[in-house]
Amino acid sequence: MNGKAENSDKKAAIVGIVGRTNAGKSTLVNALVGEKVSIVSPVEQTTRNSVRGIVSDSRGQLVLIDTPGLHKAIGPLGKLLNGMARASSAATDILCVVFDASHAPQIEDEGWMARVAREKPDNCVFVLNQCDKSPVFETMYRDSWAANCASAGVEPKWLKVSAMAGDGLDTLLDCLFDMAEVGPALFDDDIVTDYPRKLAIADVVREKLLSRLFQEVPHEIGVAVKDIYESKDQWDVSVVIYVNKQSQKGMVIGKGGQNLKFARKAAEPELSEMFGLRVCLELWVKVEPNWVKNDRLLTEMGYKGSLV
Ligand SMILES: Nc1nc2c(ncn2[C@@H]2O[C@H](COP(=O)(O)OP(=O)(O)OP(=O)(O)O)[C@@H](O)[C@H]2O)c(=O)[nH]1
Ligand SMILES: [Mg+2]
Repeated sequence: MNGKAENSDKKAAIVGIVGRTNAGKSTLVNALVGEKVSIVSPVEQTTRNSVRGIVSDSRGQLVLIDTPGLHKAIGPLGKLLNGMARASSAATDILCVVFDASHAPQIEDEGWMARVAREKPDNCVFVLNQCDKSPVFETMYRDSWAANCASAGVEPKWLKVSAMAGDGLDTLLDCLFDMAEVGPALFDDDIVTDYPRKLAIADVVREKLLSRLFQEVPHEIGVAVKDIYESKDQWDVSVVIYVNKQSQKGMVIGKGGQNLKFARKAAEPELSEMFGLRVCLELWVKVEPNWVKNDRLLTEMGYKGSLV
């Protein structure tokens, strides 16, 4: 962190990116930053940490905080993630509430509208994402948002974007910089994220496993980087994948180890590119019943701690 811009008229803001799971928050953060800082998948509750993506330009700096998506909480992990997401609305300057315009509003969407209208009505942007698909539910979202704004006595503000196609993102950045206040940058302007490397590596491995495994298993998986052995131009990384039950171990490993091999082959080049040197992974699967209740493991995976 630095305080370089103290005497300039540059702006700075911490922006919480919140919304229901699968709305496209991480895709949006990556698109705004221009680099992949947060993993993406069609599986619910992909994001499990607050991942900061940093946008710096001539106008100043926006620190975008990608958060876990709100979800009908099933089990302790779901509750932990929902708590993290809700806490973010208090800890940010601006809230960017993301909705998937191609799916009907659900209880979590209504919940965000009511919360934001109550807590930050003047400091929020309402973003209808996935407009490259048919945004058939646009009117329902807009009507509902207008009703919430009317009860809070503010003008509804909303934008249409496609995080995937890149549509509407410049307008969104303009809007966020307009709302930001003059202030010093929090990070050097060549940094795109301060997400710790152990967590970033674990997330990329989890993303590759999610793309391969059944819908039921992913919520039961926890990935932790144990050690990084550094040599001059190579990192050898040992990674443990935690599952709750013996039966899940075989599913994660796959026939003849094919799932682990797939994850390793997909993750290694991406991580090598990300860190600018060869990254070699060693993946282990461990049965740890109730790992989601194990404070030491949750801390190791970064699922416990403050958001901002
Ligand atoms: N067509 C289309 N798909 C999108 C768009 N944005 C995201 N997606 C897809 O929607 C799925 C969920 O995207 P994520 O970015 O992981 O969603 P999220 O809101 O971060 O989800 P959680 O981390 O679970 O809360 C992925 O398959 C994305 O590729 C978009 O603008 N258009
Ligand atoms: Mg996400």
